[in-house]
Amino acid sequence: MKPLIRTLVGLGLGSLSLLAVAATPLAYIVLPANGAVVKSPVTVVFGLRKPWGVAPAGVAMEKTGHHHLLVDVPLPDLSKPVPNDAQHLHFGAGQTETTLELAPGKHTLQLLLGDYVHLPQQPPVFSEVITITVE
Ligand SMILES: [Cu+2]
Repeated sequence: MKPLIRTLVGLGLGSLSLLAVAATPLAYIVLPANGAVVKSPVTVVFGLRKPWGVAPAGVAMEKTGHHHLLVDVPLPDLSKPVPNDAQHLHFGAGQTETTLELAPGKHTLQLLLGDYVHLPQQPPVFSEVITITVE
């Protein structure tokens, strides 16, 4: 019994759970699927894993934030508030889905959570980039 317990302690349950968190993005795009071929307007559904939850902009609560959808752009400077323009869409009312008008062709989408003043969390919470094709 004792050697087994030592092995488990040696592995460090803390680092195991950190690995699990790192491997699973806390934010994710539910729809459309990565690689999907879709028609405009495109409905995009946002997902967020526990312990994180959605709160409107202006509401300062731990482990909460609002979604930003990045359209055809890489992650912005994560030390600054998320830009506010046509490629950095804010969902400050706490929305968890939207409908986008997109031109035909390939587009990338990525979610980035921001806090009550639109700053990315530390460490940041963002989804994988998905690529879709609009017919
Ligand atoms: Cu924002």
